[in-house]
Amino acid sequence: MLEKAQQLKQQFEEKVQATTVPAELEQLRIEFLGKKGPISSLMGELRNVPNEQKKEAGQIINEVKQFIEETIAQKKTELVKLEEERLINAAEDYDVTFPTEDETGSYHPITLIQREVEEIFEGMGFAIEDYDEIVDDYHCFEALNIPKHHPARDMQDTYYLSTNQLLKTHTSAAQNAILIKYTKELEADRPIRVIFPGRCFRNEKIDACHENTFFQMEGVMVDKDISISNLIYFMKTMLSEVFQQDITVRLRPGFFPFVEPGFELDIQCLICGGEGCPSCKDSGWLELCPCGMIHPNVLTAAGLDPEKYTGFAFGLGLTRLAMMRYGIKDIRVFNSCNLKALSQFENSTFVEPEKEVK
Ligand code: FA5
Repeated sequence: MLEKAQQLKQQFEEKVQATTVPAELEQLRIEFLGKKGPISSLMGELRNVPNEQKKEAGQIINEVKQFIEETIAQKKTELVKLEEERLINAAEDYDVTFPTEDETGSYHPITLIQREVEEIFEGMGFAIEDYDEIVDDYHCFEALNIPKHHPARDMQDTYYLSTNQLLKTHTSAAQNAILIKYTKELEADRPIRVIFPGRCFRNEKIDACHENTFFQMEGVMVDKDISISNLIYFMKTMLSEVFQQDITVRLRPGFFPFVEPGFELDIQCLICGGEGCPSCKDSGWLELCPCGMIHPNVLTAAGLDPEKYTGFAFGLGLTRLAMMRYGIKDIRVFNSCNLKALSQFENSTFVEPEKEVK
C-alpha cells in the first residue's frame, strides 16, 4: 500500500509540474481525486488490508490525498497570478491610438465646439476648470443668491438624489468654488479669469431647442474695475472667432439673481437667417449667452470684498452654439447616437444655413 501511494504521489507531482493553465489543474483534480480515480480505488483496497495495518494504510492514503489537494490549490494561485500578469503586459502593449481596419471614430460636435471655445479663451488668458455634475443645493442655488423658495428655482427643476444632492442645472453651480479656488490670483494682483464647461440637467419639455441634458460653458472674470465693457468685449471676440463672420447679436435685460445688472445675449438664428423656424421657436433669435455683472452677494459668499472687486459672469449655451456653428436644426441630434449625423463635423468650418444637416 505504501509503495502504491508513493508511486501515485510521484505520478501526480510530475503531472502537476507540467500544468500551465488553471483549467489543466481541474482535469488533474478529477483524474486523481475523482470517484473513479486512484485515491478512490486505494480507499477501496483498504478492505483487503489486515485489520492491524488498516489504520496506518488509511493514514498514508489520506496524506497523499491531502498533498494532492493542497498542491493543486497552491499551483492554482500561482497560475492565476501568472495569467493576470500576462494580461496586464498584453494590455500595456496595446496602443489605443492605433488605427484599426474598421471605420475610425470621430469627435462629437459638442467636444469639437468646446475645444474651439476653450482655445479662444485660453488665448485671452483664461484658465479652464472642470466641475462635478452632482452638486449640492448650496452651490447650485444658495451661494448664487437663490435662497430656498425663490421663484428663479422654478426655471431649473432637476433630478434630485436621495443624498440631498442634485444634478447640476447650470455651470454657475461651480462659480462659488472657482472664485474661492482662484482668490490667490487677486492676492497676487492678477485678475481671476476662468472658464468651466460642463453638462447640465433639467426637467425640461424637450423640443428642437431644449434638451434635458445639455452643455454650457461658464466664464468669470474678477478684478478691480471690471465693467460691462469688458464683458461685451470678451463676448464679441469669442463669437466672431467661432463664426469667422459678422453675426447679428442683441443684448437685452435679463434677470438672474446672481448678476446685477443681467443680460440676455441672443444670436440671430443662423438656421433660418432670422425669419423664424422651429430651431429658434419662430422668433428669429436664439438665447445663447446670458451674462452680467456678478452680484455683490455672490462675491461675498466666496469671501471677496464687493467694495474692492467687481466681475462679470456668462453662461454660454454650448449645445445651442454647436447648433448654430454646424447648422444642426434639432438639438435632439446631439444625444441621438446617430453616428451618421454626428460624425460629419470634424474638420468642418462654418456650415451655411442652406447646407443644413439632414
Ligand atoms: C443659466 O443657466 C445661467 N446660469 C446663465 C448665467 C451665467 C447667467 C452667468 C448670468 C451669469 P439659462 O437658464 O438661460 O441661464 O441658460 C443659459 C443658456 O443655456 C441658455 O441661453 C441656452 O443657450 C442654454 N440652455 C438652457 N436651457 C437649455 C436646454 N434645456 N437645452 C439646451 N440649452 C439650454
